[in-house]
Order: sequence, then C-alpha cells, then structure tokens
Amino acid sequence: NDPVVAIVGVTGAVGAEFIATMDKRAFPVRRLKALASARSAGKTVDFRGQKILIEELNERSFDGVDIALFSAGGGISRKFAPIAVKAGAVVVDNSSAFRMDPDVPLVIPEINAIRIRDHKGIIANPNCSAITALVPLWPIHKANRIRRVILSTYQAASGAGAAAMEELLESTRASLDGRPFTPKVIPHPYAFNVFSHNTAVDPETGYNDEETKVIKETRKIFEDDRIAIGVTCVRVPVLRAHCEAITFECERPISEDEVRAILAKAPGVRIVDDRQKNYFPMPIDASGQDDVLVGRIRKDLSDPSGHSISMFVSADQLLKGAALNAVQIAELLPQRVMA
Ligand code: 11C
Repeated sequence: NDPVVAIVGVTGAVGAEFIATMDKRAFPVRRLKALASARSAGKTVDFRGQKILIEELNERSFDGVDIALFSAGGGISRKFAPIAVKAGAVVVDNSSAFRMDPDVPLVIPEINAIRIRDHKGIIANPNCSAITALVPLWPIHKANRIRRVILSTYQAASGAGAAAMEELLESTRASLDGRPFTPKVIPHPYAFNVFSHNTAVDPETGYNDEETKVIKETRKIFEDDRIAIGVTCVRVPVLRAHCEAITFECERPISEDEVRAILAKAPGVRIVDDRQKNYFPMPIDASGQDDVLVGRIRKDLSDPSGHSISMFVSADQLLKGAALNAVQIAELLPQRVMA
C-alpha cells in the first residue's frame, strides 16, 4: 500500500533533491511519476536503480497518484495543484502560490506538524529564508515569546534555480579567465558580487517579495500576528546554502546560556559556535546537511535590558529550505492517503 508519488519539476534543482531525499530517508514509494515540461519529456531520471521516463506534465498526469510534490514555480502550481487534488492526490507545494491561503496549512514539521491534519488537498512548503530562521527561533519563542526580529539574509544561487547555480559557476570562470560574461538568469553580474534579492521591490515600502514573504509566513507559521519583523534579503555568490544574521528580542530577559540550552535540544538544529577557533556556521558546512547550523549566539549589546540575542545561522536551501521539508511533510501524511 505504498503511495504512488509524482514529482512535478523533476529536472529542477529541488526536483533532484526530492529524489535524493526520498532515497536517503527510505520514503516508501510504490511507483514514481517523473513530470516536467515538454523540453525534458522522453529523458530519464534514476530512482532506486531504475531509469524512470520523464513525462510531460498534463491534465491527466495525476490519475492514480497519491502524493504530488511540486517544485516548478507558482504558475504551474496554481494551474496543476487543483487538478492533482481533484484526481485524489495530496499536494505538497514548494511554490509560494498557496502559502497565504487560509485553507492551506503552511508547515515546518519541527514547528507545526499538527496543522497537516487541516489540509484540504494542498499543504504548502514555506519559503527557504523563512524555514532557515524559524527552525531555531521557534523553540526560543515557545520558551520566551519573541516580540521582534531583525534579520539579514545571505542567500545562495540555488534559491533562484539550477540555471542560476550554473550562471554563478560560469560567470566566475569567465571572470577568472578575464572573459566578458553577459548575465542571462540573474539581473546582475554574479561572480565576486553581492546584490539585493532579485524579486520585485514594492515601490512604497521598499521591501522586495522575498522579504515580504518572510514577514507574512513567520506570522502564519507561528500563529502570532503581533510579532514585529524587519528583513533585508541579499544574494551572495554561494551555491546552495543560505546564511542569516538574526537578532531577536524576547518579552522577558534571556541569556545566551538559556538560548544555547534551548537550541541544544531543538529538533533540526545543530550548534556550531566555537569562539576560540572562530568557527561558526558556514554554507560550506551546511551544504548537504539536514540541520540548520546555529552559532555566534551572543547578547545583543544594543539592548542593555537583556531581552535581545544575536546569532548567525546557515542551512542547505535545497534540503531543509525545500526538498527535505517537503518530504518530512509527506512522511507525516495520515495513513488514509496511502490506503
Ligand atoms: C531564494 N527563497 O532563495 C528564494 C527561493 O518563495 O519559495 C524560493 C522562493 C519561494 O531566492
């Protein structure tokens, strides 16, 4: 009675990690349907020693499918997720299409797995910058409510897709060779550069879409509309792990030792915090890892009241930021889905 699983966007950076993550976690699969655009149809992907033929996504793709993992952009999700649900599948959607829909649970299993039971066919996977911050912030928030967060991201190329990762590599090679390079995917020269996140900027607030998502999704996942959040999202020339500098203010005083003790027990968190060796979370260590690495845990010296702590975190954008979180959700789907 193992489920038939469809992956929509199987040739993308997240699609490949869906397959690797299901394999690593021995996720039960009766049959895998590999779905992508017409461009990739007819190619194959490897899954558990088999070559699976990639099929073009169409309106009949979900017949007989129990679980559909989507990562092919908001437009594809908006069109095909309802079709998949109608065909009887439960959709775990990695896009932002349905995240703020009140009928759609927005789930990080370490935080609100319980919300999965409310689904009406679609469960949304949060934005990767939100997941990276919230996995370590949640157990602190539970112990001593966080009333304000200021965070800045250092985001990897993978968040903009496989083509952006390739562009980072290509533009770096061109730069080292002294060759000219015209960006095709990213709106700025990527090699040896840092730029504000490549999503639309609201002309009134000055916040880009990524920043707005972090604010809205945090409030929905924490079920706390009062939490005050300021965010700056920036892209750095790193392949696949995001970093974030986070300062938070709690309702009651909190010490760095208390934060360390809470995080030492927190699921999905690994403390990397060696002041002597100046060794803290780095994308090179977070890449390929399931946990959010947390370090530089220290008192925020700008708040003499003792309510505020700063820290620095890093997590694999393709794993905990996307595929791993989605597969963890799929693992928790009620048995009836698999019947
Ligand atoms: C990035 N976080 O790193 C984005 C990618 O809302 O799911 C994912 C965008 C989203 O650029």
